[in-house]
Amino acid sequence: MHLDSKHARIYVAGHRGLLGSAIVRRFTRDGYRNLLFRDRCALDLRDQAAVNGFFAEHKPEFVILAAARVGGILANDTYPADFIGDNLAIQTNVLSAAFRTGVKRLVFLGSTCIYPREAPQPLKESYLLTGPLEPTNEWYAVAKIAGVKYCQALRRQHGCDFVSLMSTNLYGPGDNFDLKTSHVLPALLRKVGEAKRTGARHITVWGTGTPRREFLYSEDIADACLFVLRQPEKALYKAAPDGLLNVGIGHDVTINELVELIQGVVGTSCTVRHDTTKPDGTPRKLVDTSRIQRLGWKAPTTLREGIRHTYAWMRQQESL
Ligand code: GFB
Repeated sequence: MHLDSKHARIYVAGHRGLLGSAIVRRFTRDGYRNLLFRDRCALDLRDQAAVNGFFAEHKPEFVILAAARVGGILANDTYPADFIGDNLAIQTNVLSAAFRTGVKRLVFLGSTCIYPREAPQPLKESYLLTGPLEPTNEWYAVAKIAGVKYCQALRRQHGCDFVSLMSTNLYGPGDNFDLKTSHVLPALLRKVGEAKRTGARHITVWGTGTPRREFLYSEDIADACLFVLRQPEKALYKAAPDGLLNVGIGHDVTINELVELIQGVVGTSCTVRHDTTKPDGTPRKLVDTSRIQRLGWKAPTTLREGIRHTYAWMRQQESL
């Protein structure tokens, strides 16, 4: 059942993260006053009893499941048990509690790394489970695939209106800028920003710089979540019969091109040294967004604009 009231009780799981915080800002701006969220210390989503208790007490009508253990290529590769274990626990607990308490619609957030490493580009939703995964993030991907399948199974067996959005690499205000665990865009923004400040002549970029990535601004995926929650059921499942929708900006860049773009925004120029002891990961993961476009949604923010906003946010943080 779609979202049609500003008074609806909407639970945002993961409201402190890059995506969840953007969702809270977006929904608040749009006049949704009945948002529910809990800090991790108040509600550990890996704790099944606690999650069941929360849903029984607050009975959310709509849920956005943006809580997840996430990180960049090295974090994924270094902590496989955390990435598969925490994500399986979080999503299983939230999805089963949402089913049992009769949530009207749930949006489950995942990532385009669920698709096979060598799949044709752009990646269509139908390519799911047609080939082997990228090894650096297969643990996270397997957990997310299980989440997509659990949503599909709940819909098939119990008629739950649970839909999955698979987004490309996200970035934006509130991102993780830690150089060991972050994704590439915040890492490079920090490295280039620091080079400008200190006058350093070069920055180190992991891998060969040739992999291609598609980047989506966090405020745009928040906009897509609201858009999907508002879609009438008939239209939504006509566009996505399996309840799976890709969300992206529609074009990708190489890591080397991203460095150039960031240098342009920051206003500095330094040489690049490639650290090829670090992994490249998947060569490309551009998504086919025709399903969500057919419903009428398109990413509003260009990559350059998004980087500009994120850099402005980063400069306001004392620790960065
Ligand atoms: O964003 P990222 O960490 O993850 O890395 P993935 C993207 C590419 O940027 C890789 C290169 O080719 C990296 O080698 N890169 C260059 C860097 N310099 C850096 C740097 O300083 N830091 C980082 N982190 N990368 C993740 C998955 O894959 O994407 C997750 O591991 C998830 O599961 C997420 O799907 C969206 O795009 O390779």
